[in-house]
Amino acid sequence: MRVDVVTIFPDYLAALDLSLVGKARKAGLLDLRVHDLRDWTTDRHRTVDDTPFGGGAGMVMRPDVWGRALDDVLGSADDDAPGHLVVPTPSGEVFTQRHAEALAGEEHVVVACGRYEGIDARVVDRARAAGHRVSEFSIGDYVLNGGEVAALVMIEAFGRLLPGVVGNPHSLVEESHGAAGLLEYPVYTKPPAWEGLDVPDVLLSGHHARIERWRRDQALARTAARRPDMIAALDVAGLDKADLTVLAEQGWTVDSGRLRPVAE
Ligand code: JD8
Repeated sequence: MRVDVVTIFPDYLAALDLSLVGKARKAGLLDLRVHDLRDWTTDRHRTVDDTPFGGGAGMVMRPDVWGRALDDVLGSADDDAPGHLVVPTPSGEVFTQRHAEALAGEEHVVVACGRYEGIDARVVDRARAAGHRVSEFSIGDYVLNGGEVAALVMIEAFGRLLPGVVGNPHSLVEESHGAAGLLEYPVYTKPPAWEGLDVPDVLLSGHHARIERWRRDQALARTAARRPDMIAALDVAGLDKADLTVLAEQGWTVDSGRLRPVAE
């Protein structure tokens, strides 16, 4: 998979030299290229921004500079592997594990990192008009100063799903936001007793069926407490009697095939 990142702060992406993504790059599983947007400026001040039409605070990133950069990096839409343009923006669709799974299936992703008040809107319009798939994503309901941190988040999220990146692909299955649609259960390791706090006995029992049931109960209870929206989205057909018992204890009931909070 090829990933290009265009930014005025290339050093921000240095974190992707580390850890699993770093290893994936060295192993050739991920061809990640970071570009400085200023390489596509034409003036001696390497200007990338200008004042906003319609007035207002701050500066806007120029379309002409971004246009030249994306023409070079994104390539043309009728290439054999046309790039999928990803633009981090606080006004984007909220990025989820589903989006990460979809992007992990791409051959070529280009991430355009904005700064200032954002990128002139015609840059995305022109890429779409040229036939490129364009996704504008937000990583959450808070405001950052630019797109680089979001780029790090998204590239790690889909990069770790590439075959061979995560050592034991099985560990991808049981994760939060995975296929089960639940948050993860709590995890423990040695020592069995620490600061007067003991590891739950069931985990020391070696009784795999009981351990699996305990972990499922914990994941259900945790999800009900922290993410009721995820419980409401669960497919009832995928729940067994024990699941429904735990959810009932957490205030949920099945009503016309859907999970609903028991009316107060
Ligand atoms: C891209 C410029 C800063 C945003 C004026 C502060 C994503 N979840 C998210 N929060 N913020 C961003 C984000 C912020 C960005 C850019 C993404 C480019 N800014 C701007 C508008 C208000 N400044 C983000 N993904």
